[in-house]
Amino acid sequence: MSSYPGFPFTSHGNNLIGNADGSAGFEGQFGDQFGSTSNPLDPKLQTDSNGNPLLQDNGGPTQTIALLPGSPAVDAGSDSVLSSPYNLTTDQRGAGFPRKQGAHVDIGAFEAPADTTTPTVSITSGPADSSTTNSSSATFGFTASDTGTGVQSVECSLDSGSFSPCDTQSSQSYSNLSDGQHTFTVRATDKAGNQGTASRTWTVDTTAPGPPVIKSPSNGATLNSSSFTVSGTAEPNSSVELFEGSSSVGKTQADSSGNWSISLSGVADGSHTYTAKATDAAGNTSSASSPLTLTVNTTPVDNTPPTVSSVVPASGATGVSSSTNVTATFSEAMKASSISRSTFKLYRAGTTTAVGATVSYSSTAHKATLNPTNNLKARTRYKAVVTTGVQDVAGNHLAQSKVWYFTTK
Ligand SMILES: [Ca+2]
Ligand SMILES: [Ca+2]
Ligand SMILES: [Ca+2]
Ligand SMILES: [Ca+2]
Repeated sequence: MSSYPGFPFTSHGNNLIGNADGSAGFEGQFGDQFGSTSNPLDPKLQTDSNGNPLLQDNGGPTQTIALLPGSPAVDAGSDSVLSSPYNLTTDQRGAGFPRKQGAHVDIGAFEAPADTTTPTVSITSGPADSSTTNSSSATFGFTASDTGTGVQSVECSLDSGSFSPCDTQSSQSYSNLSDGQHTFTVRATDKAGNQGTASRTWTVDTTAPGPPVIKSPSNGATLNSSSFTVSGTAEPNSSVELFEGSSSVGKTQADSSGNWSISLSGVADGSHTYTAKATDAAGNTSSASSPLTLTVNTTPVDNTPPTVSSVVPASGATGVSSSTNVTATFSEAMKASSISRSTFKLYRAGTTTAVGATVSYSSTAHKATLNPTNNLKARTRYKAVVTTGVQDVAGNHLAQSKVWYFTTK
């Protein structure tokens, strides 16, 4: 400062004035910074316990007042002092204390150490890294701090786009995001130009999978076991859930080819209808698959033909009473309707006309009885025939006709 006609002093620039209200002559000159009564400028000087600037030994032969990080004096001086005619190489403390540290010379006798630390940036909320969501909106919260000169600006970028100021110093929201992968980056820059970043990459998926396809068992199948496996295809890696009506009966994950299977056990005899739904990693659920209807019948299947286990009169018998009935006893229960005059017959040997008779069947004894209408002729040979028309309860026919002879007395 120096005297100036009409004013008490004028500026040579590079002053910090906490409150310039009511003064004149230096405001706005050559790098001056000044505050006001309502908005005083904090020079951020090292202070003593009373808050007064602290002149102390900060190194070198001369006591100085240290600048604190973020002081407006930092890098706010004129680099012209580095060259002729001043040629300053150190601050007022002398050797070991360069005049310029950081971007520019500081205002004052004390050159603050350069800020070489990058700001620390942390994303504290929002979609997690590598996560998948079915929301097309995202809001990230973050913090930024800096040791040294302090945070100058916080900027945000989506999907490698250019950085621009974030919504606030601690949050950023996006909406109408397209399906696919996105990357959010927040970048903090300190007053020395150091930059720190933090990023999150996540995937937006708002598209539901197509419904699964049930491939096995085939629709309409009858199963003879209460345990069986339902299998099919779905969107690869989706979660597949099988329902009977609205009740879940099993859940699994489709493999990377989309194949899945769910084993059921303890299924009651009767008709059952199943549908499957697929849910993707983002939580989108498909519509239901086409239904699978099947029947469970655990009653053992009879594939064995019946046999005639005994006959009366016995084969080759002689001296048989002419009032005899003829019976055939079967190895198992028979279908009563299959036992009649057309499947159980008696002939006089050598004739082809069956004798008149009634035929009945006892389901408890598994026995067919042929009762001739009239007494048989004496001393006559008869042929009895049970044809392959007779069937067991399951419908299996006698494998071959049973034929035997007897002779009356
Ligand atoms: Ca500096
Ligand atoms: Ca820093
Ligand atoms: Ca999807
Ligand atoms: Ca049988």
